[in-house]
Formats: sequence, structure tokens, C-alpha cells
Amino acid sequence: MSNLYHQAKFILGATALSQLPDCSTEVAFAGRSNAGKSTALNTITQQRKLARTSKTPGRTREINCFELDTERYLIDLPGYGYAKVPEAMAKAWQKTLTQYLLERQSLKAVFILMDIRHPLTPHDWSMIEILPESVNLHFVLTKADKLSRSQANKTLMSTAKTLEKHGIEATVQTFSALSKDGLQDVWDTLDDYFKN
Ligand SMILES: Nc1nc2c(ncn2[C@@H]2O[C@H](COP(=O)(O)OP(=O)(O)OP(=O)(O)O)[C@@H](O)[C@H]2O)c(=O)[nH]1
Ligand SMILES: [Mg+2]
Repeated sequence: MSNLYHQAKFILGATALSQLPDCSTEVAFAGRSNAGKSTALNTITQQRKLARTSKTPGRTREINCFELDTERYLIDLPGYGYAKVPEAMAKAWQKTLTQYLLERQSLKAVFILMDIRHPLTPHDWSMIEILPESVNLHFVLTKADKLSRSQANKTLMSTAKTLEKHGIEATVQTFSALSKDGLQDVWDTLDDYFKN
């Protein structure tokens, strides 16, 4: 079903929940600043310039909405935990994000992207704690190319174990935008969420 993702189109960058158009199913990409959310979206949609990426953390400031078709959206969320964002702005953003996660009716799943070298930071835990049980959770360990395959697998196992220990129901995978490792897993997972 990768064709569905290839046809993704940017529709708008929202600063408030009320600006987001209605759809029936959406999957949001969340994670720390610089985790690779926008890059992953570009890889998944096979469009190099769909979502803006940057070496500077804090690039994505709005809830960016990409339409696959009129009923299905992919959402690129601004990263959390970027120290250089002024406190007032970080607080305002936290409020919008919380509201989005709790109130967005069409939100089927959240992908939490984490740099494989820094999994499950305190900011990630705060995010996990906000999520209502009705929303599915899928973890993507990004930049897997930065580690050897065996190191990457080790982190995959330990992350899954830690989540299980905390009673968090979620799936976990590794991913690299560079090598495309894990791309098919992302497509398969999205297909499942968008199926019904
Ligand atoms: N080596 C490697 N670098 C990556 C990968 N994915 C992303 N990067 C790099 O990580 C940096 C951040 O990527 P972005 O996609 O802009 O990160 P983001 O999570 O959208 O960041 P914010 O918008 O600030 O929240 C960029 O320099 C990317 O080139 C990957 O799979 N491998
Ligand atoms: Mg981004």
C-alpha cells in the first residue's frame, strides 16, 4: 500500500486544534526535537521535500497535516524537549499537544520516534503518560545506521522489555532513513491503522 503514502499532500500547519480539518483516521509522529520525525515522513512518502527537516532542533513548529486522501492524514508534530525554546512557548506548545492527544477524535495511533542512541528519555515518558488508552502506540528507533546491527537489536530488545515492565502496550521497531532499514515495517504498521 506504499502508493497511498506516496500521494501524501501537505494541507496545513495548524497552531491550534480548531484549525485542523476533520478526517476519519490519522496517525501522528511525535518525539524529541531532532529525533528524525520529518525525515521519516519524507522517507515513508518517498517525497524528499514534503516535510521540512533540519540539523537545527526545533524546525517543526506547527501541527503539520499531510493528507493521504480525504479521510486519512499523517501528522508531523513539533518536537518536544528542545532546551532553546523559550519557556512560555514550550508551555503553550505542551498545552496544545496535550489537547491534541486527548481530544482529537480521528487519532488512531501515535508513532513515538526516538534516536536509537537515546531511547526513552524523561520527555518521552511524559509523552507516554499523556496518551489516552484509546490511542495505539508504536515506537520507532530512528537513525539505526548510527549503530551496528547487533547494537541496534540490543537496544530494540531492551526498549521493548522496559516498556513491557512498565505495563505499556506498544510495538517497537528500528528505522533508518539513510539505509531504509525498517521502512517496510513502518508501511505495514500504518496499513494496519489505516485499514479500518
Ligand atoms: N544518520 C541519520 N540521520 C538522520 C536520520 N533521520 C534523520 N536524520 C538527521 O537528523 C536531523 C533531524 O532530522 P529531522 O527530521 O529534521 O528531525 P525532527 O524530529 O523532525 O526535528 P524537529 O522538527 O526539530 O522536531 C537531520 O539532520 C537529519 O538529516 C537517519 O535515519 N539517519
Ligand atoms: Mg520536524
